[in-house]
Amino acid sequence: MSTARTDMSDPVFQLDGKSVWGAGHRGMVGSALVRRLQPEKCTVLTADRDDADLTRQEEVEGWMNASRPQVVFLAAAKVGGIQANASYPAQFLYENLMIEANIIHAAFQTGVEKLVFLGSTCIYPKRAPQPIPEEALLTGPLEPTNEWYAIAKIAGIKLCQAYRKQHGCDFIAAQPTNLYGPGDNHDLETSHVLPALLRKAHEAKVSGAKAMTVWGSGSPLREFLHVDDLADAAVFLAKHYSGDGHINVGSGEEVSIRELAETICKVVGFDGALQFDASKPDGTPRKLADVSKLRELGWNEAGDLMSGLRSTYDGLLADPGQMAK
Ligand code: GFB
Repeated sequence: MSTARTDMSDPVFQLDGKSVWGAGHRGMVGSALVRRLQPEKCTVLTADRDDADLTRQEEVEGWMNASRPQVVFLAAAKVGGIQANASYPAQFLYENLMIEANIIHAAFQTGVEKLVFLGSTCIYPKRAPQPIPEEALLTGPLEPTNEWYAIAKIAGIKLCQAYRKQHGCDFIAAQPTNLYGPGDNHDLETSHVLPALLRKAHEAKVSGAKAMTVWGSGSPLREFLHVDDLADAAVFLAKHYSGDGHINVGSGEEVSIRELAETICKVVGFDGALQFDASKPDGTPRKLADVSKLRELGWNEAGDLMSGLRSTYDGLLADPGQMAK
């Protein structure tokens, strides 16, 4: 996904010559960050589960003391769609709190020069003004289906602010909208909507089914950003932003779930009917991120949803095993 942008702001940080840890490199976001860092003149570090269990503080401290990354992109997290969040609240809250606390504290202890913490726009109140400005954080009740993950991610933002305030750490927080792209989870129970619908439409087409199921009413609105654009924005922010306010990252465009399903069916070539399963939750009605702060810094993602869907589906056709994981 190429990203055209004009960097109006001068760099505040250089990656050249630095050792950079992409924490969570096997996930969709982490692998996109490792891809995006390839052209940078830096050394990319990764840690497998055998190297360190990121929920264990002593293992994180041991690995960071030994590896001494100078920059950290914190993409490691326990993630999932609306049903996974509602089904496993303890896991979503506990694991994300432990991962971020361990890595952010160890980054302070080992003198990491720059850390980029990746959260999510689900941190905002269910009824936040739309588009949602960063200032809406903590101004109202959260969406119940993902409040556990949201609280963990809010804590991550606060950890970055606290270590900046008390210790002068240059730790920043980026809050991406719903992401999709290569390396996504396609499990129909735990995935997000976009990869789930791509798989359902593909399987319905291949099997000759007359219809495919879409959860909820189809009326909620969602914003989507290709993960390669997020990775580019995260690297841009590392170079061009240093502040205690978190920064939204999104495409600025939203679609209804029904429109998304119809568009996915066109891309896949499935012409059957959509059946809406009202027993499944809609979740928050809208969560369109206000991305004016990011644009003022000089970043504009070049990808649009249709081209992102086509490239993502082409990738799945080239490696259908991705949908069976
Ligand atoms: O992507 P999704 O699971 O999570 O669901 P959220 C978005 C909308 O798509 C909901 C509908 O209204 C779902 O009912 N939907 C329709 C489906 N068909 C499907 C389907 O087959 N699978 C899924 N999963 N949804 C997530 C948070 O909220 O947003 C995460 O739970 C994270 O923690 C993520 O923050 C960015 O967009 O509602």
